[in-house]
Amino acid sequence: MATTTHSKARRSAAGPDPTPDTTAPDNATRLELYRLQVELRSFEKRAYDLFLQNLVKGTSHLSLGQEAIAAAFGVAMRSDDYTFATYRGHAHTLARGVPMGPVLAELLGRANGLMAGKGGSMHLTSVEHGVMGSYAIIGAHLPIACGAAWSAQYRDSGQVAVAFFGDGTTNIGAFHEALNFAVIWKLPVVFVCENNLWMEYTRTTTITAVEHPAADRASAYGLEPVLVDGNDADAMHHAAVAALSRARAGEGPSMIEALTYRQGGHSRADPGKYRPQQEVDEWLARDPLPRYRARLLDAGVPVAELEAIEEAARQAVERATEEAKAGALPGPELVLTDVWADGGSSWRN
Ligand SMILES: Cc1ncc(C[n+]2csc(CCOP(=O)(O)OP(=O)(O)O)c2C)c(N)n1
Repeated sequence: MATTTHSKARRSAAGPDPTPDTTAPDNATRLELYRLQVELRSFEKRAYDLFLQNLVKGTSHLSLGQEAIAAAFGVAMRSDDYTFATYRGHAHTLARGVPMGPVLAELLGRANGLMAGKGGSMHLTSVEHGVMGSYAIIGAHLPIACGAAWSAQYRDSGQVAVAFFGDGTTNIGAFHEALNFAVIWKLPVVFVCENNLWMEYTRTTTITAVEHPAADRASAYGLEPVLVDGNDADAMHHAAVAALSRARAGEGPSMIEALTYRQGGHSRADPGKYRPQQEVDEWLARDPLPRYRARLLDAGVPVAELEAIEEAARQAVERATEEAKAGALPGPELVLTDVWADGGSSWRN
């Protein structure tokens, strides 16, 4: 599986037909892609351990198995671009350079958390890193990403807004409204559907008219179908660079459907038992991390270089855990601030 780009797109009766991607990123980019994937994986494994110790407050949704997508965009995006994530947004937040410590502390509900412990896993935001929020209402952020893109277009700033969402989200009205608006206004926005096959406990194909919920609908909005192996960091990086360049060149939006799989359940303690074991096993065999590691070794990267990246990620997670656990619980002075938009009744008229 590889990338269908705008120029290479072609269709078959069964939907978009991926065309082999022959362009690989340079070595420095590949090492960066590997570093980010390892960090995201190590962070979320630790988050899961802390959840099992009952230290994570509120719910959380892991994207173990989907790291190549966030990593590819993290590497390809400009530092002033905008990210709009869902409740499954740890990876997208970290991939923009938000430090692990405050993110982990936020999951633990501590005062040193990214949102002072008041947002939790589902509301990670860091405006200074371009992370314009994680949204729990599915599809809600797509029109908001259009707003950010419209602002960038108006200011001629060259920034691009990227919105990540799941396959189930493509059946929400906001998805279609955002796409239509983005195309009509030629907005610099990239829609990234992470098709992990499941929306909560329902297989998306059982409630969706087409096989590829984003790519098969692209033509309805005048867009080329872009179907990518979301477990292949090189293919994802290629697709990300193409879509970002297109947006920056004033050519308007793109929609990417990245085929992937969440290795765990939907949220918290969900064991995901509604999924056939054979399906889980097949996707575990396509785990993006060992696959990418093997590719780098094949390309001649010394194993010691990869081990150093892995050890650095392990140490970073240890430091983040200590930092998060050392945080106090937010007191009344924090709990009662930034939770109400000042302005009272004036907002209503
Ligand atoms: C408008 C709305 N309806 C229903 C829900 C409940 N809900 C939370 S997650 C989810 C499934 C979303 O699936 P998908 O878009 O495929 O994303 P994934 O969780 O797989 O990343 C649903 C229906 C919600 N949060 N918002």
